[in-house]
Amino acid sequence: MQPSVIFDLDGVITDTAHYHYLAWKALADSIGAPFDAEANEALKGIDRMASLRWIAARSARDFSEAELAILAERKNAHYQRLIADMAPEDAFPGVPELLLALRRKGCRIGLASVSKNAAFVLDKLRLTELFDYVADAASIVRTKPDPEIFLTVAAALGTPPAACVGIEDAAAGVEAILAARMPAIGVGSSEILGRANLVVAHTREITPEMIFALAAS
Ligand code: B16
Ligand code: MG
Repeated sequence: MQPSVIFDLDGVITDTAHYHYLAWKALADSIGAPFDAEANEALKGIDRMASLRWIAARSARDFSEAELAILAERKNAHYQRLIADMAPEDAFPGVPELLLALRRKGCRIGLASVSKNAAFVLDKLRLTELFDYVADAASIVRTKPDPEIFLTVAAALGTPPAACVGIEDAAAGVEAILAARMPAIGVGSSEILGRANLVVAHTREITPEMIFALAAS
């Protein structure tokens, strides 16, 4: 049985992690909450409301649930303006080629993004057809580092977790993959993603052979 491969979206398939950062930074500035690249790193892979609560807790003000809902909507509207004009060339280099190579070798491919905008972004990149299953972020109860989203995608692909390989750019995402008892490939810095079984600097460095070796180990 070929392994199934479960990709994160933001920061693995395309650079939307940067757009999330810009939108969170503007929101944090507007409520006087400190926010920098290090804070952003802690929020990668964390869903919208949990991220907002993390930022709001660092503001001097208290916010009601109704105010938090308005702030979340404001951040999302900003993020959606930033991704509105995304196009196929915004996929990271090598991503379509890797997806096609994996499909040719008989792997099933899933997407495990907690972003409610994930399907829109995949569509803009014209990559939707290359995925056998895309997690519905709205139906995921527990955000990464909980393994729920990776286990949900593995079940939908009909693959036991041990025969899946997960690919993530966030520390919380790597923890979610490991908690699902799958081998993890980290994309980014090994200082941040050191718990992954393998770390590469860029998605384009990943080959089907690396994935098969990890699945067999
Ligand atoms: P949305 P991933 C996550 O996506 C992002 O890493 C995180 O920064 C973002 O806040 C979260 O999705 C929610 O996104 O507001 O669009 O629903 O990394 O799991 O692909
Ligand atoms: Mg990510």
